[in-house]
Amino acid sequence: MYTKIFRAVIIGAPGSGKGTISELIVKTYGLMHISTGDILRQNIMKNTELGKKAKEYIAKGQLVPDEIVTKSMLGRITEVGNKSYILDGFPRNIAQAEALCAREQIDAVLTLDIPHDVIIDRVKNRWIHAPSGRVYNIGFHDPKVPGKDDVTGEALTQREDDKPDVVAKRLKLYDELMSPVIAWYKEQGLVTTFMGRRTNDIWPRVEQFLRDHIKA
Ligand code: G5P
Ligand code: MG
Repeated sequence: MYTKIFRAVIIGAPGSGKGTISELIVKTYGLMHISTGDILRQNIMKNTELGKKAKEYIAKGQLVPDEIVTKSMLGRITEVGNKSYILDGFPRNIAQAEALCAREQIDAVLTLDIPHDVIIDRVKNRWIHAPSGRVYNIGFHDPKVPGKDDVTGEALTQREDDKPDVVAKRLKLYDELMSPVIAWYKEQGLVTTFMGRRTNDIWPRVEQFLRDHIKA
């Protein structure tokens, strides 16, 4: 167990495994997983005001406007209170990174560096349980019953933005917007990069890194 609050950010292209690695971090170290994409998709499902605003942007592979996302994410961080957390999908550009920096002191930034050809193959097979954010992949992490969530038994769905043309746009946008964010965090000495083609190879290195950095 640890007592110090540990605040981490996980950065990686669409389909690089941020959600998958974050789930493992939650199970192993008990950090809270705060995923912008999951929060937005849950709001779309519930047809909230936030969901209505976010829907069109997500379907097109564009970013939801900063002011909406930043307000919602900083609000969620406040709700989490004094607990260790991992941010997944936020910040997504320099403006968001600065807004986060003005509020929180981040301890570590983990970047996932996965070749684009691997990602394009993966997202075709991705299925999600939208209410919880649980992620599956046919042939890698299959649900116990085909098409059903392991925990609730509810139907799995595919993401609107996993259509090949939208994935291509999201990858391009990621490279454009996140290179400066990663450079900015590197200047602050916060970045550790994990490269590879398979989560099973990357996870032991992430686990070791966290074991060394989450101190009692
Ligand atoms: P999201 O939801 O943040 P992305 O694009 O950042 O979306 P995504 O697609 O959720 O990221 P991921 O979480 O990095 O990808 O990857 P994952 O789901 O864990 O893994 C991908 C698939 O590969 C899964 O099926 C998994 O099981 C499988 N997999 C993992 N490892 C392996 C492996 O080793 N082998 C194999 N075969 N499979 C594997 O954002 C969505 C949209 O929301 C908006 C934007 O519109 C964005 O496009 N948004 C924001 N807008 C403004 N500001 C922000 N901060 C925003 N955040 C989100
Ligand atoms: Mg994700």
